Amino acid sequence: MTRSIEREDLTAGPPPGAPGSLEGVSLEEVQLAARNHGMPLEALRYDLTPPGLHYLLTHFDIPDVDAGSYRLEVRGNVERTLALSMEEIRAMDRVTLPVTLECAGNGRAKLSPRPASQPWLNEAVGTAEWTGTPLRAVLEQAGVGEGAVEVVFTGHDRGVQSEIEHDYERSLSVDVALRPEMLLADEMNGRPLLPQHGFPLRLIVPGWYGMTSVKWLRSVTVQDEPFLGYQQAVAYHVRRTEDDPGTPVSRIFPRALMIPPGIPEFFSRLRRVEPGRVVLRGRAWSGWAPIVRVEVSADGGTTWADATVGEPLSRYAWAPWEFAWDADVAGRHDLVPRATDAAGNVQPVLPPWNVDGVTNNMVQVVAVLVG
Ligand SMILES: Nc1nc2c(c(=O)[nH]1)N[C@H]1C(S)=C(S)[C@@H](COP(=O)(O)O)O[C@H]1N2
Ligand SMILES: [Mo]
Repeated sequence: MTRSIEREDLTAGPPPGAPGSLEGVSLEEVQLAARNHGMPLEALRYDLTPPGLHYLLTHFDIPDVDAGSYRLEVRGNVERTLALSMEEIRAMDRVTLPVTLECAGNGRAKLSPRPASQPWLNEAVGTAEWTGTPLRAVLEQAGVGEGAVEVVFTGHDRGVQSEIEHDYERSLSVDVALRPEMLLADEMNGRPLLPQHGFPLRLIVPGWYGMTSVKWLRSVTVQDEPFLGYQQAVAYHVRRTEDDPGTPVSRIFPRALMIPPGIPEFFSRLRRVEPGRVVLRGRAWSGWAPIVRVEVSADGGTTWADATVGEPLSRYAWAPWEFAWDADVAGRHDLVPRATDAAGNVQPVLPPWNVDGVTNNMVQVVAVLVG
């Protein structure tokens, strides 16, 4: 199921290529942006993002977790409470799955007015090969009790947001938690997790926005009631007004991004391209259904033509696409890719505005100067 019709009503804001918001960027936003870096878009060229180029989002501080004394607690409504060491976890079934992660706030900085939070443009994405134990194997070892409705994932990190002090925690319904693709990952691209990506163990929820993939996992708690923690019940909702309870964010809406062609101007990032045929390349993904179409406009979204879409490394990884563009006319051109998935979700040309600035999958606009 998709929410595309609901999302239409949320659409508001400037057309692609229009000048960005003129509101000032605060030092707090700069601080967040420096801590939580994005993936430079030229890294779209790799099937698997080298770990140092993968985007990063950490709400509080990166905790220092000792792998030797580490125990994953599995508790709540279970037949057996567990406290698993990394050795015990690594001795269970092992699975490797390429997964594209994207932050729900990707695109936030292009909203006007801009919600004050991590100011992502388009770059809060990356794809890694995650290796670990299926979550289901651990839940089956513990034995999910009758009447259980949700599974809560608690991180080792703690902080204050909206004046509420809390551990970073998110939940999934028991049905979703038992899906076979859910992973407790201890390796990223064949190496132990880096500290910033959740060492020694994190959850990976393929197809969902990144907030669900809890890093530095401390415990897994099976509950008989819905979890009402801050990051679940308050944050990560699509809300039209402050009072709107909104709808929770879950799966990733489609997005296509292009490797910016040619060479950049240092400050504006405006691209310079030699006249002639330019092969534009990029990636496209959706957490709802496979990508079935990528179109490219070379005139800021007025006319569109189909790109060629290749095979992704897995159902949960981005698909490559390419498009031959004849850059014959000197001057400025706004290049725009647009993705469609098999569930009928199409990227909007106008930004879907909401209070938290989440799920803005409006199209990317790459300004290029030919000649
Ligand atoms: N424990 C914990 N897990 C977390 C977060 C966090 O702040 N603490 N941030 C979440 C968010 S919002 C995102 S987008 C992803 C980012 O994963 P990455 O930093 O490995 O790219 O981690 C998620 N898991
Ligand atoms: Mo995020």
